[in-house]
Amino acid sequence: MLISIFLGTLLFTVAHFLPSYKNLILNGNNVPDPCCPRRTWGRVGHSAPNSRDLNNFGRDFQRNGHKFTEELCLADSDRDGVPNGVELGLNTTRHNIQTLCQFVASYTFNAKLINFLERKSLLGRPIGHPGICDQNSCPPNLRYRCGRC
Ligand SMILES: [Ca+2]
Repeated sequence: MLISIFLGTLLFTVAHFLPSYKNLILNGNNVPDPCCPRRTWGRVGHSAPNSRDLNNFGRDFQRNGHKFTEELCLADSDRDGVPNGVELGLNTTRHNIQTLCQFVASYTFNAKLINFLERKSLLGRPIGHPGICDQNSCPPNLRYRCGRC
């Protein structure tokens, strides 16, 4: 009995202090839920808001050492034809996506960088989900099927 309580407490403590990866992803706290328009997707790298399974963006993020690199920014993890950086809100009206991704990846990812990007109108709200194929350009076999909202 005591061992169960100890292990339960230890598990809760470890889970509570696991890093929140969404703070390491551009607009990671604002990624829309493609099925429920007013909601955000709680775990961007996961195949469902409360799932432990990774989606393609989560697998790419993991392969990149949990860093939002230029390569990850330029990649199209969900294969909908839209680069991750664009889905996550980078504004390509003045600079191309390669320049923006290179710029973002060259700085330490923190609130100061995000504020700079927003102030310069280089970052807006996400337009889609980088790991869930939710754009009209999605091949039918990859399109995410929504459950209930
Ligand atoms: Ca995409």
